[in-house]
Amino acid sequence: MITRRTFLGATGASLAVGIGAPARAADELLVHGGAPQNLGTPLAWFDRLGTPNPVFFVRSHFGPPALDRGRKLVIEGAVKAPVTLTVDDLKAFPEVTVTSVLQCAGNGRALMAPRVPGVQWVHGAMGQAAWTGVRLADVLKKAGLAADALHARLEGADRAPKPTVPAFVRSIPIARAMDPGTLLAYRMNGDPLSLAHGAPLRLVVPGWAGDHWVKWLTSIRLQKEEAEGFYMQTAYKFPVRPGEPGVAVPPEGMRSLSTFPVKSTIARPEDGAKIPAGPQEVAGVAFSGEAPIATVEVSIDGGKTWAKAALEGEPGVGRWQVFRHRFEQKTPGKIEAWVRATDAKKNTQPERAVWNPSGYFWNAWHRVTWEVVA
Ligand SMILES: Nc1nc2c(c(=O)[nH]1)N[C@H]1C(S)=C(S)[C@@H](COP(=O)(O)O)O[C@H]1N2
Ligand SMILES: [Mo]
Repeated sequence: MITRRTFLGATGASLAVGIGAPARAADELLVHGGAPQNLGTPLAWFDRLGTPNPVFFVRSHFGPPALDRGRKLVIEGAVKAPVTLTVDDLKAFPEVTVTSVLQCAGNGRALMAPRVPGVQWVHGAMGQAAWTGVRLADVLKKAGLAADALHARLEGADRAPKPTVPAFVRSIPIARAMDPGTLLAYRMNGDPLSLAHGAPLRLVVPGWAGDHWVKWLTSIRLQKEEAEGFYMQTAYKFPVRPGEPGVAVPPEGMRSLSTFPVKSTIARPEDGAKIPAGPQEVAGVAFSGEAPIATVEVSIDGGKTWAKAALEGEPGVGRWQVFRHRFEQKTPGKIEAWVRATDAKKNTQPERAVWNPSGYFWNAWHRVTWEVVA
């Protein structure tokens, strides 16, 4: 029997980004199906800048391969000289730490109307961590890019349960591979990366959906074309233009996923909470894969008026900030709070999410109701 705890590996004290010691046991993670185990982070944890490793969501298509901290990563294809590296070999490159949101494209899928098949994530397929590793650009420069190195094809050591199931292979365009934020990461919140999160090496692609953050990396192949196969050519597509909810979209009306849209999530109060009359606080996180957050607004009167919330943490593309809105409520009764964020490129959240057949990128205004009691 593998318990959740041994599966994740022992985690020491979490450093950086204001995480604080995990206050609760990892056993509280929300289980979304059995094999592989997909685990969501409870909403209440989204009241802080960093998500502790023991409660960080886990998602994989086939489950992890065996742990091999000495596993080799090969940089191959359209390069001047292929390079084979282990985590130890990466010490030759400058070490960098980037604080960034990891969010599954399917986060919020359960909230799509009409419903769509897939892991029924509600809010918990996201988290923010301090990722430490080396810039992929530095490693690619060492290999030397050939002229037709236009895409980086990414492959991990995990294998599908049956040979008829396609391997999880993704690619990112060369500009994103060379972006200084894109990392080969071996630490998460200061601890060695756990097996669940991709040990020994995973990709970190700030601002881009989780499917690009390939875990257990074994090969990065530079090539002229996007990666072949199901997970690049068929899956992870989003409608170019919003369509009718519930209506299928033809392949030519779809584009590959990249950055996730602006979003905000209320951690507190919990839906259905009873809170004594007096000071009230709505708190949560807001982020965008396109630009830093500019404003977060909260309405407690059904959208008639919106108040600007206070923001904590450093703004950044693909980085979340904590928002807080405080007000007094002297009389008992129900309160419904709505939240919406706007980023520095003026992208703002829609009242209703764009329905799409795979249920990606749900980012409607989050609403929470609680009761103020005497
Ligand atoms: N090798 C490999 N990498 C993978 C996956 C996978 O199935 N295999 N799943 C991806 C998806 S869809 C997501 S959302 C993230 C989840 O990362 P986490 O488990 O560290 O939260 O890993 C990505 N990397
Ligand atoms: Mo995902």
